[in-house]
Amino acid sequence: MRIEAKPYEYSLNLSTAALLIIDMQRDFLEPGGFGEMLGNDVSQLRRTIEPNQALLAAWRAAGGLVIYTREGHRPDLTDLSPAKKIRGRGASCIGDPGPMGRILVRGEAGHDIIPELYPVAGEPVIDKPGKGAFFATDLHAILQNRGIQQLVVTGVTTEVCVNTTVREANDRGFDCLVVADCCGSYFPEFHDIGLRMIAAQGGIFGWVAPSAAVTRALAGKAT
Ligand code: TIU
Repeated sequence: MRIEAKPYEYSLNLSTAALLIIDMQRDFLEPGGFGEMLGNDVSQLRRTIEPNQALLAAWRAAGGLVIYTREGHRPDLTDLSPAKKIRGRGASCIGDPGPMGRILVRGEAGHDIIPELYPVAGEPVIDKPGKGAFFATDLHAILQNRGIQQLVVTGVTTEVCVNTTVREANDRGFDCLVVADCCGSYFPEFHDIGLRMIAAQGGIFGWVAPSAAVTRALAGKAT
């Protein structure tokens, strides 16, 4: 499948590709969650929900593999580095009680994926302690075991967990297509620049395309 993208067309082979949906978690996206508690405008992230739903439906209908990630830590916080815990000097930090349970702790309500994009049986969920999805996870093994070579990447936030994961994936030999309107940042300018950083210099970290280009290709229409 040919997908019109930047910096040039992306050739998608669905049988060796996965849709990787990064950190679409309640604490980052929902009003009243940790993200909003920090003063962020969650509407900047919530605008990605509908395009992700449409892409996910098309991807599932085409029979593609879907993999999700969640950022968070063990309840005993043994996988939380002191550096990450104290970063930001906030009144509340990871592991403390938050509006939707303990902040970024696995098993808490706020840590889970938003209901609009909830995984179905058979779709792997990767729990990651860092920003990148490869660090201290079994994502690489799962991708290799499934014969995956291409990642179509969506989620939040564009400049943090999406960018970090795409850079990690690129260095591991995966071709990443980042879906522009399915990614979001609390800072619109970081979103724009984050996408430009990926596709610049001939696609230094990957490709960028709108979801409509991907769903058109999945529907069998040339883009
Ligand atoms: N998932 C992800 O991007 N985690 C963050 O902490 N992002 C911020 O932008 N803070």
